[in-house]
Amino acid sequence: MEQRPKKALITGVTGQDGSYMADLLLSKGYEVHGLVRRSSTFNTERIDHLYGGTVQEAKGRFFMHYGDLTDTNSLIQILSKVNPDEVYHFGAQSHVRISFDIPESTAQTTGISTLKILEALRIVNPKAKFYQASSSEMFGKIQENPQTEKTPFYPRSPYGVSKVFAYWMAVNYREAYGMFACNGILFNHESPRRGENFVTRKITTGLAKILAGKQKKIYLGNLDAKRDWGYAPEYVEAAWRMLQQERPDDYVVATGETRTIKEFVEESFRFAGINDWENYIEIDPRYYRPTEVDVLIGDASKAKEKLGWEPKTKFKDLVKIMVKADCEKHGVQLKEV
Ligand code: NAP
Ligand code: G4F
Repeated sequence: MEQRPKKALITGVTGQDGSYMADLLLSKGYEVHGLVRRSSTFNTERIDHLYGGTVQEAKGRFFMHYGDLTDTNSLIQILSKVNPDEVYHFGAQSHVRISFDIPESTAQTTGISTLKILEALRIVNPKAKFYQASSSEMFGKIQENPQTEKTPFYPRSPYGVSKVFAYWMAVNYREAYGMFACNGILFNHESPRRGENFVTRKITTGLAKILAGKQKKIYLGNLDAKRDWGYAPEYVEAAWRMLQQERPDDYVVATGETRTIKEFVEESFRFAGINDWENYIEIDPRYYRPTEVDVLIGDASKAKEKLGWEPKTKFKDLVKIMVKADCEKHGVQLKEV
């Protein structure tokens, strides 16, 4: 008998990770369903290649459903209708600084939504495997270096606190009801699909616009914070591997290398052949956070051992990929340096 393809539901499918996960699952033969929220402008740029049909193989295997993470009924309806084998919960208000401006709605979208989905799954589809997009922001004011699955959490923002709530909900549903729920504790991961108001993409887009003569300066906040930056398509592969294991568990996904924001700026400008980057950067205190996460660096040994996962793209290559993509987008020809 012919086996039906596996079915996956992705929340946040219009975002960076959700869109890469859709690409990955479709390439593996899945039927993919994405939850999309209503927006006054088009919000499907990252998945248009799937829905619009430029990826032929996606035809007949990619479906979008209107819903909202704050709307319990829409979640129950979609989960009942799709009856997925795997749920990848990437949807969230994912911007840390903005979470200080909208703490309550961040808690709803980033924290409570996990509970809503787990509870709906418990009732309608308890056998489905569930992936929670947990974050290194949960380590916040770090308690040890590097951070592992055993490092205590100390979140420093409404976003981080919401992610801690969601993390424990996933663990609790696993232990209380035997559900297959995993936490991927992902450190920062970037790509040409990264939102333009996160620092890496803000730098590479700003640089491309400067080179194209469309912008004079880039306005940034704290340049001294350190982040462990990896490449997003590799990180969704780790998330997929978590749900293919025999038992559910939690895993850190990171590169083990940490760099300052200043280093990201320097490397981007250096790659574009500009050495006096200081002339193009202005500090704007609006981008400071009331409480900052000063440094993050992850130890992904468990993911390597159990999932056979390792990061491939190094810091300099990540910068290169992003600068090149943004220059192409803004019609800038780069001289290789
Ligand atoms: P992203 O690009 O900001 O994507 C967030 C997604 O959530 C978008 O599709 C967004 O829809 C959707 N969304 C937001 N509010 C919603 C609502 N009320 N109802 C339905 N959908 C809603 O984030 P990302 O970088 O891909 O990250 C994916 C997940 O991993 C997030 O949960 C994030 O917190 C977590 N995470 C990210 C990183 C990282 O470095 N990227 C690291 C650790 C954890 P619109 O497109 O309509 O806005
Ligand atoms: O790029 P960011 O906004 O990312 P942040 O705060 O580390 O959060 C990202 O990674 C988390 C994983 O650790 C995810 F959970 C979360 O969803 C998100 O994807 O800021 C990185 C650093 C911060 O220290 C910030 O203060 O860059 C600093 N920064 C300096 N100037 C800036 C700016 N950040 C932003 N967004 N914009 C600036 O102008």
